[in-house]
This record gives sequence, structure tokens and C-alpha cells, in this order.
Amino acid sequence: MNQVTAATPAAAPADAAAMAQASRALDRARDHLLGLQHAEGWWQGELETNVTMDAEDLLLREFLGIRTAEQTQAAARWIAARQRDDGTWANFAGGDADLSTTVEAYVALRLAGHSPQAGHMERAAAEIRAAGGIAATRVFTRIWLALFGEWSWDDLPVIPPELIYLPSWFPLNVYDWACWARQTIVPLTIVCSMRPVHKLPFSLAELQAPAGAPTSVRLVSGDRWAKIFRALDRQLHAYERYVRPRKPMAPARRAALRRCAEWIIARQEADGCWGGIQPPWVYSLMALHLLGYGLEHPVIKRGLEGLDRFTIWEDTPDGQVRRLEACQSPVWDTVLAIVALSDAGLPADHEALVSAARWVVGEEIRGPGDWQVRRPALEPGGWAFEFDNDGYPDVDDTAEAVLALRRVALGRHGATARAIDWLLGMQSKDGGWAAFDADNTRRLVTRLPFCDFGEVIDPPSADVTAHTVEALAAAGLGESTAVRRGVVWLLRAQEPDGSWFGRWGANYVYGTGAVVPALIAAGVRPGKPVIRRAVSWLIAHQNTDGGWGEDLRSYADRDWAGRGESTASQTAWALLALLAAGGGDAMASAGRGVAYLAATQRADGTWDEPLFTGTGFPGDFYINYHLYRLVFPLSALGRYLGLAGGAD
Ligand code: R19
Repeated sequence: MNQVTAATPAAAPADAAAMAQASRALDRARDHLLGLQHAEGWWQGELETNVTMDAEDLLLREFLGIRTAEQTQAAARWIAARQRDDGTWANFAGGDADLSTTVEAYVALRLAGHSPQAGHMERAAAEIRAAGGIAATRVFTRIWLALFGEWSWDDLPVIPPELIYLPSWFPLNVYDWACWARQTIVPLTIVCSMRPVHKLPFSLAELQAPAGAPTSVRLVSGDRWAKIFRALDRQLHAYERYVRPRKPMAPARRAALRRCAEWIIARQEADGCWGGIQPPWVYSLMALHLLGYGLEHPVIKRGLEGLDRFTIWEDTPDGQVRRLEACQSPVWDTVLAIVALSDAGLPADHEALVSAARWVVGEEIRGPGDWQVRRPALEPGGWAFEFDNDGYPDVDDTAEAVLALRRVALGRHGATARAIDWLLGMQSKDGGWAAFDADNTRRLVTRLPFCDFGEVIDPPSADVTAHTVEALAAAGLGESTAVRRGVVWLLRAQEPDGSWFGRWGANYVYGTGAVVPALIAAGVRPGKPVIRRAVSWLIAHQNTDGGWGEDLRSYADRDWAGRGESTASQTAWALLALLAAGGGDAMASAGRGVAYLAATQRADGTWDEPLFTGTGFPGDFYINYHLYRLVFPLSALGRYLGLAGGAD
């Protein structure tokens, strides 16, 4: 049986009508999920983010000279449809206006021919000016504007290509950066040292804030490192003034650029992407193109063709729209779907589970990757999030894959055993686990003036540590030193209020929903205070409709922790914790949560979830994983009915 057996049984027999309702909800959700499986065995839900993806795609195409009218108009329709009444764009449903996103969306619409005199454009420009104009946007946005001659390269932090020479023990070397940041900054060192300017056929003067308005950039910190790095930046600017005008190019600079290009090309994946995510992909294409790789060069060609596979075209009453996924999640979605269907009672030899597990095993990564820089002696064996991201397997996907594969009758394969060894080897020194690297914890890079958006390091987090502890415990390693150290890490990471922070999902409900089942699986008794305090926190944050919800503002403002409109996925996360903990109080609360899920389910078996519950970077980047609304409720319903003895 699965880990639900570790929990104490339901205290009070729920009434028969409620159980029947939960059971019908489970059947419908299960059938809906089965209907979404692809013939090769995998699942993939849309990964929805924000319009910077679509705007930057048009800007990339403009820059490369390959932008078509059809792409432009379809992307512009999508971008325009996401504009809010005040003229701004947000980064997620219901979020506040985001200046950088608004500027990028505005420029994309200008590119598509929208007149600055049109009402929606005037409203956007007015909001941009009021928020400080282009000068107040993030570094990435100002790089895009510098590319088009609307911002000065001199007014951007310098990030020199010689960075690639720093050895992996030296502060600020590329392996001190999180993998997503590393893969983004290496191409950006090329772009920023070439300083291309591709003039647009229009000016963006309307986006300048009036004189006297706040022109400060986002990161104006006065502490010691900020001052030191500002001084270093001035030195680097002086160096650039010396090295850049050399004709022919200074040999040292030429060699550094070549080294960066080789580093980038070595990391292109089979599908043409870099890291399976949009930022390194776009900047790598631009960087290589600037170094002379033409549109017909196989590296560029594969890269552009791959981008097409991340593009969704959709017919709407207002015409075709086109949008880009920042990333794709087939491995993650598939392993979560396997666990959910197994929780829902599908037998281990069910054809859907077997074909999914076969596909997962075929996706195992056994090659080298950047993670080896910190763990050179460790044998490969694990999974990435995407179809093709073989250089960057991650701990979270690997742990969930281990949990999924043990639910399926698959016959002999070595993938799970290798994955367990890899997980053990990827534990950070402090006992926790991070997503992509071990010991990626040097905070110095975060202080660079360049780093004003998103996380740039990958330290251990409670959610990833919990998934790993759960997987290792399920594999029989509950008594191992590694798991014990992981448990201690989790105990120390508990918030004073009893919850855990959610790094890759929103937010404390996600963290708590991951940690409680993991601690129980690792042998922590359900009656222990650490568990009861988590249960009390969840019960205290249950909405009157029976569900749970947590607003993304909780990342900036602790008052929002555990508070927000109920959603299906967050309700399910809370339920996974309550059901693992068990006990009368938890089960009564869980009964109301299950009733919420049953009452809000759509007729077709899934749930609506316009609110984003996935986290890319706390505060800066959020994700609506379109399958979360289905897989997590299905797991929760299955475990609830399993505990009550009502699963079919
Ligand atoms: C758990 C599984 N996870 C551990 C994997 C989650 C992958 C989420 C997809 C991330 O997509 C990204 C990644 C990076 C960026 C950036 C970015 C920000 C700062 C720097 Br410096 C470089 C890049 C911007 O958008 C992104 C999207 C669920």
C-alpha cells in the first residue's frame, strides 16, 4: 500500500452521503485525467506565466529579422487581451501592476502597430511614467530596451564575458549561480559586451518619466556589499571603455567570447532549447547570432524550431492568439498523475500507469551535467522537469519519480536505484535538498547590481527537502543518516506558526502540504507537537467554504500567509497534510475540505483554477500549472476515501 497507511485512521465515520459524493468526485476526476494521457504515456498541462514571454519573443524575432506579421498580430492579440482596465499588465491573475511587464507588453504592441494615441496605449504609457518610466524597470527589461536603442548600454551594470574564466572555487564564478541564472548570464555577457543597437522604426519617448520623477532603479541598497559592487561596477565600466573600442578586438576579449560560445553550445539540448526555459534560450540565440552564427546554422535553426514547440496557437472569437510557455512540465505532470491515479485506486498493473511509468523510465538522465561541478564523484541518474533538459536533472522531479514508479508494476529496471543514490548524493551540507544543485548557497552573487529579478542561487528548500525525504523513506531509507539529517533540517525550518515556506509552490500551504506527509513517512509520530502545530495552522486557515487558498501576496506580506480565495490545488495540499497527520480534529477539517472539492468540481471532472498556485521565483515570477487543479485534488480524494475504506 502507499504511505497513507502510516496515518492514524479516520476518527469519526463520515456520513454515507458525503462519502458517496466524494467517491463520485473521485471517479469523475480520475476519468478526466485518464482522458488527458498522451498515447506515449505522458501527461502535460499548459504552464501559464505572463506576457513578458510573448513580448520578448516578438522582440527576439525583430532583432533577428524573422518576425512575421502573422506571429506579431496573434501575439499582440494575446498581450492586448491580458491588459487590465488601468492600462497595466500583471505577472499573474489578480496581481498588482508590474512595471517591467507593462513596459515590455507596451513595446510589443507598438511593434505590432498599435498607435500610441490609442486609448489603451495612452493609459499604459501614463501608468509607466507614473511608476518611474523605463529607468525604474528591471535590468532584463532595460537590456531589451538597450538592444533597440531606447536605453543606454552605459547605464546598465557590466557583466563581462571574462567571468567564464573564474574557477569554480572563486567567488562569483558561474557555478555559484543557480543553473537558470548561470545559463542566462553567460549569453548575456556576450550580448552586453557586443552592445548591439537595432533601432526601432519609432521612439518610446512617451515612456520617459517627467524630470524630477523617481528615476532610481529597483535595487538601491546602501549596505556594504552594495557599495563595494557599485565601485566594482564603475571599474568594470572603465575596463569596458578600454577594451571594447579596440579594432581588431582585443585578443583576450575575443578569447573570452569564444569560450562563452563554446560553453553555451555544449549546453544546447536535443530539442534546441537551453535549460528547457525561455530566458537562457532567447539570450543564447541572440548571443550566438551576434558572434556570427547565421539563421541557417544548425544551432540557431534547432533553437528556433524548438521555440515553435513551446508556442501555443489558439483560435478565439477575436482571431488567432499565440502565446509562449516559459517552460514545459511533462515529467513533473506525469509523475504527479501516476501518484494521483494510484491514490485514486488504479491497480499497479493498470495499462495507463504502466505506459506512463515506461515513458518515465525512458526519460531517465544518465549523462553529465553542471551538478557534477559540486558532486564530481556522484553517478548520474535522475529526471528533469521537461522533455529535453538532460544537462539539468533536478531533485524535485527525481524524488517524485521515485514515489511514482513504486506505485506501478513495471518489472525490472535500475532507474529507481540509481535515482536514490543520486538523491543521497545531492544532499547539501546543511542536510537539506535544493532543486538543481548541491551547496549552491553562496549569497554573494545575490548582491550584484545585475541581480534585481528572481532568485540567482538555489539553496535547499522545505518543499524539495520534504519530497526527497518522503521518497527516500518510501524506499526503505527512513532510518538512514541522510533522512534523519533531512528531518532535522525540516524541523528547524518550521515557521513559528507551525507552517513551512513554499519555495516552488504557493506558499505556506504548499510547504506544509509537502512537509507533513514527508515527516510522517519518515517515522515522526502523528501525535508529536511538530505535526499537531502544523495541523492547527491548517485548521486555523481553512476558509468558511471548506477550502484553502493563499494569495501570492503572502510572499511579500506575512499577513497573507495561508489566506486567500480557496483553490482546488491548495485545498488538496492542505488535505494531503491533514490526512497524513490524522486525528479527530484533522479528519473533521479534511471532511469539509473534501466537501469543498466535491462541490466545486466541474461536470467534466476537473476544476477551474484561474489563480496561480505555482512559484517560479517568490515575488517575481509565478506559474499556473494547468494540471495542478486536477492531480492534487485526485490524490487528496483518493487518500481520503482510502482512509475511510471507501475507495473502489
Ligand atoms: C517543481 C519542480 N521544479 C523544481 C522545477 C520548476 C521549474 C520552473 C520553471 C522555471 O522557469 C523559469 C526559470 C527561470 C526564469 C527566469 C530567470 C530569472 C532570473 C535569472 Br538571473 C535568469 C532567469 C525568468 O523566468 C524564468 C522561468 C515544481
